[in-house]
Amino acid sequence: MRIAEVRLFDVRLPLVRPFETSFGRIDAREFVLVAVDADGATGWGECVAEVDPYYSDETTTTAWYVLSRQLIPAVLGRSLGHARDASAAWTRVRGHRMAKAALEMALWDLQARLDGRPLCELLGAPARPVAAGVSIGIQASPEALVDRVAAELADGYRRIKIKIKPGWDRQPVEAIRARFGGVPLMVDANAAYTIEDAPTLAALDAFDLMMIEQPLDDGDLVDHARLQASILTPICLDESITGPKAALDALALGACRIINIKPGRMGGFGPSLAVHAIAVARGIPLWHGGMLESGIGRAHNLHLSTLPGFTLPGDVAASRRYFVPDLIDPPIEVRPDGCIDVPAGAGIGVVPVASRLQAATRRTERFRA
Ligand code: OSB
Ligand code: MG
Repeated sequence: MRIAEVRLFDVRLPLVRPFETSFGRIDAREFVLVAVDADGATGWGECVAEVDPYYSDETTTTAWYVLSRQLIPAVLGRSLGHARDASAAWTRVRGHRMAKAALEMALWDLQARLDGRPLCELLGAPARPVAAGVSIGIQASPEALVDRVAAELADGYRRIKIKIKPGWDRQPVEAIRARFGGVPLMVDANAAYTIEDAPTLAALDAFDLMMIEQPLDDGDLVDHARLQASILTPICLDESITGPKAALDALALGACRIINIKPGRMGGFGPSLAVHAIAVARGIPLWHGGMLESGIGRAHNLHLSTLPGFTLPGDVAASRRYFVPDLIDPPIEVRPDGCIDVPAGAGIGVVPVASRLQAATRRTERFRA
């Protein structure tokens, strides 16, 4: 495919309800959307970088900069044999994995559309329903949290993840166990603790959690290994797993027993497939994470989630938990059995509704070969 044109969109979508984690609270999702044209087709990609560098060091602004100055010029006007070859064009660019992923994933969508096949088949698996869980932000009170969990379970979701931070950990977990018994439950700290907090985290062993996600800093693989050796609950790493090398190091150290894959965090589908292969070879359970994506990023995530290594429910919930309306129509919906169907058709199977994208876009930039 010969890359003829790339467009960037600076998009803002209000969230249905605010989302609060250990690093902050947001009322709207602001993100960069990428469209790539080649050979008469268009591929779409969504950059998961946020406005503030709290989850990772990238931001919407750094992603726009690196896309426009380095990544897009590296592929514009060039002929690529396959989407998987794109990353070779930007090996000089250090880091900026979310920016790379947005363009790389748009190219995978484009490749699949040109091939006339669903993206999941290109990634290596036939379409299958994907088991979905929900990620529930920090709430004002345990009572408010319990109400939220009840609503999510009523919608069919198969596992509950709650965000925790120092001072909001044991109490919310206790409240959920008291009201919902043995519901599949896990917690995500987004790196809010240090190894000094090991006793607090060990106390969560009493609640039969599926896992504790990213308790410590993203660079703290050694401390994660120490922590894992001292608690029973499996540690799952999110922020720390920046690609296959980090996954190998984490597993060699015993820093985690479960891995969360987010293609945006790792630089795209190429490194995601590599981490998937590592995990499958070692019998490490995987699940697909989420970054409050619109329907475009959500569709990418669902396609990747069909791979056989994704054995645990993912943060791949329905559009209406996030945006009403979503950029796509029809929206992503959850079935009563808590699974989500992968959008059918070529590529990711969905495109933005032009009028909705236009209304949500604050700025665009066009690059032509
Ligand atoms: O750590 O998984 C995370 C959202 C934004 C940034 C980081 C994370 C999250 C979520 C929400 O947990 C997952 C989702 O529902 O998309
Ligand atoms: Mg996480």
